[in-house]
Amino acid sequence: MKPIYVINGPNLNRLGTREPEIYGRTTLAEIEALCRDAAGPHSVRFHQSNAEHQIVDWIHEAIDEGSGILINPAGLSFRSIPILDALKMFPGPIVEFHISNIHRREEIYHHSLMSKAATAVLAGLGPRGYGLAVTWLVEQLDG
Ligand code: DHK
Repeated sequence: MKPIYVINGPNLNRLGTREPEIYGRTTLAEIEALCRDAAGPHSVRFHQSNAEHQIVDWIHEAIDEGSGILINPAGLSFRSIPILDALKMFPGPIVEFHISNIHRREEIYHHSLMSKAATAVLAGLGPRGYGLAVTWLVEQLDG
């Protein structure tokens, strides 16, 4: 089976201490464990980068080697056409994920470019939502 890609964008490496009133206190390592548990027999390639080009490169890798994508582009959600263009090439299911409900936050966070390429969008479920998103992807992949 091809792996599920979980791709995280800028500043998410700081989860646990980053604005806990918004993002909670769950660390990225704990989120990775949530994703791997939810994936069951599916393998997971779990990544985080603060660099747009690295995220684009992982999406290209997923186009060739992956089954599904769960992506939290973080701040790049609102500005990155390169990431949007890469996601448009991905043939499988894509979940766009935000820990917080971006629609209840400042205006700058209200319009994600990524939603044009996403199969589904999740926002506001908190860190636990990563596991729910992977569960949904597994259901899509296993039919
Ligand atoms: C994470 C970020 O880093 C912000 O830039 C987004 C998103 C929200 C999240 O809720 O996971 O606006």
